[in-house]
Order: sequence, then C-alpha cells, then structure tokens
Amino acid sequence: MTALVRKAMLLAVGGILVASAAMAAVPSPGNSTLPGAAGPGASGHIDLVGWDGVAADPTPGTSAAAKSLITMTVRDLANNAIAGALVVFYFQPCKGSGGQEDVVIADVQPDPGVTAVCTDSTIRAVTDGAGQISIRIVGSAHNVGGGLSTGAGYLCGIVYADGVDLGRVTVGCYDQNGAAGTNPSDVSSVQSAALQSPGPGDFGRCDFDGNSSVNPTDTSQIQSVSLQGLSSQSGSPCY
Ligand SMILES: [Ca+2]
Ligand SMILES: [Ca+2]
Repeated sequence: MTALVRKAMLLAVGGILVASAAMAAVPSPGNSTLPGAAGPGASGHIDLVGWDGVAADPTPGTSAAAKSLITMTVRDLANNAIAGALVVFYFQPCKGSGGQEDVVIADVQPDPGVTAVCTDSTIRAVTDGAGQISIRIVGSAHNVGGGLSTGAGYLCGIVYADGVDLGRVTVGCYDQNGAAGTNPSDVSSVQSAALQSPGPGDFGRCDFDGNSSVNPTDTSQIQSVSLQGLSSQSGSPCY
C-alpha cells in the first residue's frame, strides 16, 4: 500500500467517524421526553410560577404532574442522551383569540440555569451530562379580564432542542394576570374558567395538571399555591 493510498483511506475513515458523530448529536423527537409527558415522543405540560423575590416558587401543585419543576431529557436517534443541547421553549404561539400573547415570561429569571429572551418570547436552558434540564420558569398568563377573557388553548408552547422541534406542551400559569403573584384574584379566575369547561373556559393557562381539561382539580391546586404564599410576587413581564 502506497503512502498516498494509506492517507486516502485514513481520511475516508475519519470522514465517516465525523459524519456519525454529527448524526449522533441530532435530537430525536421520538426518543426525547418532554416535561410532564407520558413517555418519549408524547406531548407535554409545564406550569409557570411566581416567586418570592428570591427564588421561583418550588411548591405548586399536589401531584407529580403539576409541580413547578420542569424536567426533560434530550436523546438522539440512537437513544443516547445529548449533553450540552440548547433547549428552547417558544411561547409566541400561545395567543388568545384577540391575538394577544397569553403567556408572558419574566425578563429576569431567578433560576441560574434559565435565560429569557423577550424579543422572541423564549426560555432557554442547556442540558447537563445526562441530557437533562431541570428548571423553573417565572411567568404569568395575560388573563386581565377574569376567567373567561380570551386565552390560548392547550399545547400552545413549542419545545426545540438544538433547533429540532421536539413537540408541544400545555402551559399552565399559576399567576393568571401578571400582578401580585398568585393570590385569590388568580384563584377566582380559574374557578370561573372551570365552571365553563368544557367550553369557553378551556384555556391552557388554567390547566395545572396537564389533562387538557379545567376542573376542580386545577382549582384546588391554585388554591394551594395561593395559600402557601411562595408566589407572593409576579415577575417583571417581558412585554
Ligand atoms: Ca396574579
Ligand atoms: Ca386540568
């Protein structure tokens, strides 16, 4: 084998290795698991919370599906976890029937692993060595007209990893109106919505357990958050 042929073979092998490494790093919607999802490839659910001036509220909800902690795993086509993937939660599609943004993220996020980009209504975080993120997001809905003001539907948020669309999440918001954290006014709004569901009260912002329904379970959960008092403040809104 001449030196020239050997060099050509080495270059070819190197090229295959680089190509396979690049393919392995592409997130797979079918293998990745969205927050609150039943399993890989399924739609998910997140809840946005208020804060107490120090930290995002860690305690909302009474069930695992309704906790404020947002966890997910990004995997590639070979089912390997992807470390260092940029996860983006995109909320611009969460609009009410009047065209207003119904999910409003806070421009300052107390979780050090979370960055808000107000210009495109996105929250960003980077996966750890296990391909996971574990974050809390401070934000609110824009329910300024009470329980039946127009809102976004279920599954309005889109989740991307390294630019790949992984699927959709319903976005519950314990702070319904972006004022005074979570208090009895927010509870009242969700109670009104629950009375109208199924029907005009079916807004994703009121669905805290992600079952695509607004009912007494959701009302009970926001009552619990209001009483706990750890969402005493709203975030500074992005708009
Ligand atoms: Ca509020
Ligand atoms: Ca629900």
